[in-house]
This record gives sequence, structure tokens and C-alpha cells, in this order.
Amino acid sequence: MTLIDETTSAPTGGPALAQVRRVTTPLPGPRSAEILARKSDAVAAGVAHSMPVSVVAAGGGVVVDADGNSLIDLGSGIAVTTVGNAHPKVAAAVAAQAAQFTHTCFMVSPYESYVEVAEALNRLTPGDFAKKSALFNSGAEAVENAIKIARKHTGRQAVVAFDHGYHGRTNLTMALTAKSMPYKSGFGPFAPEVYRVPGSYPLRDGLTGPEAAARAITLIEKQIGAGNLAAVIIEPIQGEGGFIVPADGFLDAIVEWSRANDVVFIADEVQTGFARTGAMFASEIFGIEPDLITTAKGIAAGLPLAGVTGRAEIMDAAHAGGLGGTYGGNPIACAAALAAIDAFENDGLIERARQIGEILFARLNDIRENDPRIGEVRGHGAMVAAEFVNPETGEPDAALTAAVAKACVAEGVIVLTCGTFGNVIRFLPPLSIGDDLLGEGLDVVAAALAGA
Ligand code: PLZ
Repeated sequence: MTLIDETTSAPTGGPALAQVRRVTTPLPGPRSAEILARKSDAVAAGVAHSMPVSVVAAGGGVVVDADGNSLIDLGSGIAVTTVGNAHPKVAAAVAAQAAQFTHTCFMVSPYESYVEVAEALNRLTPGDFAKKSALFNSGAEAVENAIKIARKHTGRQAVVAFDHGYHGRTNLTMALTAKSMPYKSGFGPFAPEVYRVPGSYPLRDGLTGPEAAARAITLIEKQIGAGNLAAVIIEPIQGEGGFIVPADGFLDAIVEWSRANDVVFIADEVQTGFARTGAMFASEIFGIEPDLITTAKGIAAGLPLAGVTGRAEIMDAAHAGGLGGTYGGNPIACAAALAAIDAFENDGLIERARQIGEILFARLNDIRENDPRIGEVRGHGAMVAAEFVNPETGEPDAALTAAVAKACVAEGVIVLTCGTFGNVIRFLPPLSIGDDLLGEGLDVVAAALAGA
């Protein structure tokens, strides 16, 4: 089987895979089925998967499986391969670094690429003030460290997170994450001093941004007390919770209140960061300058890397040796990040995210006009979702959502669901996808909805 088709290469990034949807077997095909059977024997049951295939290659806008099926990728491995899978610049940087040295542990003997990634993060994140960064392995680890830093800086313990928030699967981040199934159920007890308040969910709460902020702030002041609060953490657009875009004026009011009360405002941009929303960081869309920003996912095109970036005086609160980890800022991951950041900055990817957003919004709103089961289309840039509802009652329709996703999967289109109520399909295509393939993917979604 040849994976290379010289006639139709991806617009940017990835091995030159034919940019076509091609499903020649039921999914999974025989070879994938064999591997998935071994998976269920060898891999813990808790590690589930949504696409019944075993992958052999990916690039541009496609993922190719072991049976030669070519699937349209509308998920980017959950918002990770934003620059494109196996992007040539990233692949070359990784190979070169692997041949040079694979690890020293930055806490033992440092190297320049880690410093360069920190410099890039300090430069690219919003806020015209002195910043510093620290690197880790995963989004959850970045969030944990942001909380550690905020506690050390303030000398306070309490942390506020929001309804529908998602921050990870480690013990502290499970406590911060709102949704029980599948993330938390049976895994407690959870870390103490974590409090949850309602945020802003315009479709469901009907509040303006300032009203939603006032509701949250009153609860914080009455139930926790500003003087006990180290940090507020929020995703500027909530990802796993349903691509919830807060009403105008919500985030800035929370930032303003935090600043007035010496509470560290942490923006979790693990999912929204790095061009995904049509801005380098989603905080820019809302005009906010967070004290700390957590990043991961898109930063390194699939290599495990995460960061905490923010005001130098806060970042420096932890004592020498207080932050770290064996692999944090691994040199291969840093090489990948520098190549990805080069692509974000120099290959027009922010503009591309906006174009993809226009295509997604136009098509999904078009479907919605004739189908009231789509209650709302929302998002920014290449981070867009459709929320499915019962048209009579407005209640979430998780069964319809699951049926649409299942039909898309069977037709060779990778879509992801999300939402506290499981009634949202989210679109997170790699920015290397071509317009035609994106359009074809949306045709499949439209047909799946019509048939559901
Ligand atoms: N913060 C905002 O979106 C990860 C979770 C997938 P890690 N989201 C995908 C799953 O089911 O595990 C995420 C996020 C935000 C933190 C995280 C956690 O990032 O790299 O998965 O630890």
C-alpha cells in the first residue's frame, strides 16, 4: 500500500498523503479489528477510544488506518495537531534533536531550546509586562503548577473553578474539573479547597456577562471570602464542557475583581491556545490579560509539552527547586514546539484558523436554519461547535448527538463530542486541512443529521 500521492498533497504540513476520504472496509477493517482486539486484551479498560481504527499515518486533513482507509480529521487529536500532523518542520526538528541528545533533565543540565520556548511563550502571551515561564509535560501538570505558584505567591489556599470547566485528570485537576462521568466518578477523594461557581453560558442562563460575573463574585465573596482565595481558574472558551463562549463582559469583570482582590487570575488555554481560535490566545478575543496562562496541546504538535507563563513576580514566587519534574521541557518536545511556533507565526496559521471558522460557521448555521435540533452554533476560529437540543423544550439531546457522531465515524469522518450534557459536536480541524476536504466532512455531518 502506498501512502504517498504526488498529485494531491496537503496544503501545508504532514506527509504527502492523498487528501481524500476513502473508506473501503467497514470500520474497523480487518487489520484494525485485529489490533483493537489485542488492545482490549492488553490495555486497561478505562482507556477507551472513540474512533474504531488503528492509525498508521496522518497529515494535512486526513488520518490513514491500518486497512488503508483515509479518514477526514475534524478533531486534531483533541486540538493538538493544529499545525498539521507530522508537519515537515516539526518532523525534521524532532529527528534532528533525537540524533543530538534525547534527555539531560533540565533541572540537572539545562539547554537552550527550553529557554527559547520560555522566551517565545513570554513574548506571545497577552500582556505587556515582564513574564516568565516554566515547562511541564501535560495540560494537567501545567494547571497543577499554576495553582502551586498562585498559592505560594498569595499565601492563600482556596481556588475557584467554574461549572462546565475541564482542567485534567490528576487529583487536583479532577477536583477542578466539573463533570463526574467519565472523569471523576469513583476516583475521589478530591483535593480540598477547590470551590465551584457558575460561569457564563448564554444559551442556558440567559444572563449578560456582567450579570453572570456578579452572580459568581457574590458567591465567591459570601462562601469563600476574597482574603482566602489564591486563584480563579477558567478556560476563556470552555472546551470539554461544550465550547461555551462566555457573554461579553463576563471574563473582564472576573479579571477586574481578581486584580482588585490580589487573587491570581489563571486562564487555562490548554485547548484554546496557539492559533486555534483565530488569535494566538483566546484571551486576546476577550481583551483580557491573565496573570498566568497554562498551555499544552497545540504548542508542540503532539509531543508532550506544557507551559505556565505569567507575571514574573508571581512566577518567581516558588523557591529554587520548588518547580520541576524529570521530563518537563524535554529537548525533543522543545524542538517540536519551536518548529510549531515558527509555523504559527510565519505560515499564516492565525489567518487560516479564521478562514476555517468562516467555513464552519457558514455551513453549520446553514444546516441550523432548516433544522431546529441544532440549538446553537458557537465558537471562534477553528474551534466551533453545534449544540443539539429538543426543538420543543430546548433540553439537551445527547442521544441525537451520539447518533450523529456515530454515523460520521462510520462514514470516515473523525468528529468529537463534548459538553456537560453530552449534546455538543465540536469541530477542531487541523489548520492544514484543505477547504474541499473540510467541506466534504461537513457534508457527511449534514447527511448524518438528516438521517438521524
Ligand atoms: N485544560 C482546558 O482541554 C485537556 C482531555 C481529554 P492534558 N483536554 C482534553 C481527556 O478526555 O482526557 C485539557 C483541557 C484544558 C487541561 C487539560 C488537560 O490536559 O494534557 O490532557 O493533561
